[in-house]
Amino acid sequence: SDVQRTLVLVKPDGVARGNVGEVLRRIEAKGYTLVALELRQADEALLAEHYAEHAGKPFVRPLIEFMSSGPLVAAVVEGQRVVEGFRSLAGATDPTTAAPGTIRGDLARDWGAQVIENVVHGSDSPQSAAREIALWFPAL
Ligand code: YYY
Ligand code: MG
Repeated sequence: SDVQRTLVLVKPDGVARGNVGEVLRRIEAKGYTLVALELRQADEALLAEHYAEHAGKPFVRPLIEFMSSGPLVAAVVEGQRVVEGFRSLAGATDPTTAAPGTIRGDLARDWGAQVIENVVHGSDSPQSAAREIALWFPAL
């Protein structure tokens, strides 16, 4: 048995465009379980920690500005191999090439912004998930 938890964010573009229900629907349709769910405004300190692996990269400043530009939905999702499973549901980082059928492939596109706006975040490994869940949901 390999029951995992992963951190999912519906990013501010997804909230603004009304994609929260659709993202949660896909998670539930797949059979994963929501164990925490919150609409919140993330501050820059939290986002800098969240994206610590990208510190110093040219896109991190616009990324943090984008991620703090409006409310987002943070969720903890549980299931067998859910870290890999949600990344598969999300699709590739670049929404232009993300496969149709994936969240990013179906709901996101390039709007010409200086940061990639791709509707969702999902932890990239069980180690990242543990770190991110502790950051976003310290009480869990
Ligand atoms: O894990 P994932 O979200 O698919 O991509 P990351 O490489 O971790 O990058 C995080 C986030 O940063 C990505 O979702 C969009 C944005 N980004 C960007 O704007 N420009 C890049 N060249 C790379 C990533
Ligand atoms: Mg990532």
